[in-house]
Amino acid sequence: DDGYRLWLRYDPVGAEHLATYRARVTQVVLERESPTLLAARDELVRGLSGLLDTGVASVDRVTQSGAVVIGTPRSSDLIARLGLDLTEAGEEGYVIRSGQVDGHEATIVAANTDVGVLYGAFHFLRLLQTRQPIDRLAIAEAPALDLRVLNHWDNLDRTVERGYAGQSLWDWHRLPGLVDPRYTDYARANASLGINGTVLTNVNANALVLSTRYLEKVEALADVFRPYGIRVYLTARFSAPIEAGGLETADPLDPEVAAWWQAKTDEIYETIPDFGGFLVKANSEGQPGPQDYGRTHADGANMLADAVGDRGVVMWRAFVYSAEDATDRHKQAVNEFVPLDGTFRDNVLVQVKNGAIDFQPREPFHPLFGTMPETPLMMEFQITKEYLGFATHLAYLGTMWEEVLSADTYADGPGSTVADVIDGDLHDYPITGMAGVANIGSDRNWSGSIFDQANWYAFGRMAWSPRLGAEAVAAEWVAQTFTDDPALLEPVVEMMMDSRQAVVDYMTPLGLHHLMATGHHYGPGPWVGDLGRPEWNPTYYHNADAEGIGFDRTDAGSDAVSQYHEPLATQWNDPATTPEAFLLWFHHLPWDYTVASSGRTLWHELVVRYSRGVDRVEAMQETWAGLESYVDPERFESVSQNLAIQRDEAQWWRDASLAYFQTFADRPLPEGYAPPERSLAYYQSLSFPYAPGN
Ligand code: BDP
Repeated sequence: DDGYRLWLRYDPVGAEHLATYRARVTQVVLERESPTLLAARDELVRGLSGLLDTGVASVDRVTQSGAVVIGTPRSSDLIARLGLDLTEAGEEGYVIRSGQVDGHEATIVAANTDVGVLYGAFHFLRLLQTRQPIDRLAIAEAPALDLRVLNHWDNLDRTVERGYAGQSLWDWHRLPGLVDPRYTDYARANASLGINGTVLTNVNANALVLSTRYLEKVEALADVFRPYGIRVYLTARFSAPIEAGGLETADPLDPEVAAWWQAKTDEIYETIPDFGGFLVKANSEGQPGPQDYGRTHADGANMLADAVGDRGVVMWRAFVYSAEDATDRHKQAVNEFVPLDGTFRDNVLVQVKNGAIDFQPREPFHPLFGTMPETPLMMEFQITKEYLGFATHLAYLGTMWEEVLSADTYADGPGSTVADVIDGDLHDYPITGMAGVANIGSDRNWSGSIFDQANWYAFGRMAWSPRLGAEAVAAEWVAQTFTDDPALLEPVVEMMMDSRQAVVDYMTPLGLHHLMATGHHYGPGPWVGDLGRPEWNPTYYHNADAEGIGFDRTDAGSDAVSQYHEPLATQWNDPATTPEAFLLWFHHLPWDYTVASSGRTLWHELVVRYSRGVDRVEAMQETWAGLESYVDPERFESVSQNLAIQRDEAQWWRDASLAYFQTFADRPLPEGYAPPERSLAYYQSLSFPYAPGN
């Protein structure tokens, strides 16, 4: 089993459920067809036939007990007659009810829209896949966020920036002639989670995708995705009017520039009527943008937003930092964006990474959340694990996302969580969303490893419902991907729940960050300090010296703490009231500083945490080794091998980091802790010219 089927495996349920499920499910009833309703019906027939190990018929009226009736009041007289209250379902939600139809026992999956029915169908399948009772259903669900989108950092040459799962899925060269059936499976997997948008191209954008020839390729993909409720979006290279349009400027206030974008956008909508809009990275890491012409981010975003109009949105990224303002990269997005609050068009969302630096194993939440009440902020998570061991290391990100979403911003007093910001509750945002930088590629298992499928899964589920706990999501995924047998499910969920902390421990404990090697970010490089811009260097972030280690972001340092609401600003200004997880994020502390939770010195505590990270990976290996009889050999073996690599790399991280920091701390390792296996010079000499994902 190579994992291709993801969590949509549909293998037969065990004997203990077969009889009850078979009694409740005998046929799928669809009255009138549409592409989306057909997708829902086909998925149900396929899934239920597999799970029940028997052919489940597809019919257009209820003929027997066990009917699963799907549709909207408009497409189904049966459903219209039931007079269900579908208010809660909204535009994309659904209800699932057990009841009687025409004198037969039935399950009704109803919604206001076809795509709501599709989501309901997947929910119903999930109930069987996770072995829930299905005889007295009364479910009503609707997504908490409007836009639930994947961001593919995929280039037109099929390389994927920060991609560790093979090539890009999009075979641009052979599109639109060759439409790989995999595109449909991709859409099914996304729809099963409620993901309703996909940005096909890298934020480091190429204007070529906006050419007529490439738009035909995009159209072919959009046609596949449409029945599954997925809209396509493209990244807009800000200088496209020059590169593709032959203009001399891309100044957003130049009427010719605006006219070029208007015409280009109209052309896109003629080709793809449900085009979602643009995602833009501007004036960030060398990308062109409005500031090249002395204009603001709002000028740039609004010009594009006008071109799109009420047909779609512009997602404008807040990931900005400039060499000129090198005091603290942490502060720059707030400095640039807060003054623009309220000046963006209604169809603009500002897309903000979860933390202020860059997708580190752990960051405090981004201070923009809670400081832009007049501008819809959407969350950007990174599903691909650029800074967490690529696709090799087992790190379940659900816990990181839950930590961020449940963090209190105090924007409107206690209880103003990041989730309250992004779902619009706090500031009444008219439009809401969450983006995930995709980890999907051409590998048979889609995401480079079996356990990385869980991160795609968790992203989709949490974008639908940001308050779903990471543990519940992990359990759902395990039950569908492996088995619901507690003998496997419980230890695997426990291992997943611990896994990201293990990475934090062996890479960046106690709030350290950005210590990865240059460029590819593979492996440790805390000693790197010679890169062109200060804030590209690990030494800029850890500041280790003979006195101590950490980034002083207090009011005596960069004062990034003051970008947070009270009481956080005060709490985080003082090491004694800063959570230990963020200690060295906000403070430069002496090597002999006493870490409160343990009473150890900072140096001692660092050694303990680095070592604990390695131990945790060993514990994961042990857990997994005990589960061989529950998993098919191919998936078992690939996970085992990845864990063995992770074990070695955790050791490498620990040893290289401690060898390096020891040169400043100038203290021995505490008793009982083995010294690094090799010399610092050895770790520094390693190079990885072909590490993936650059
Ligand atoms: C960083 C990546 C870089 C991306 C950038 C971004 O290293 O490849 O282009 O973020 O988000 O994490 O724009």
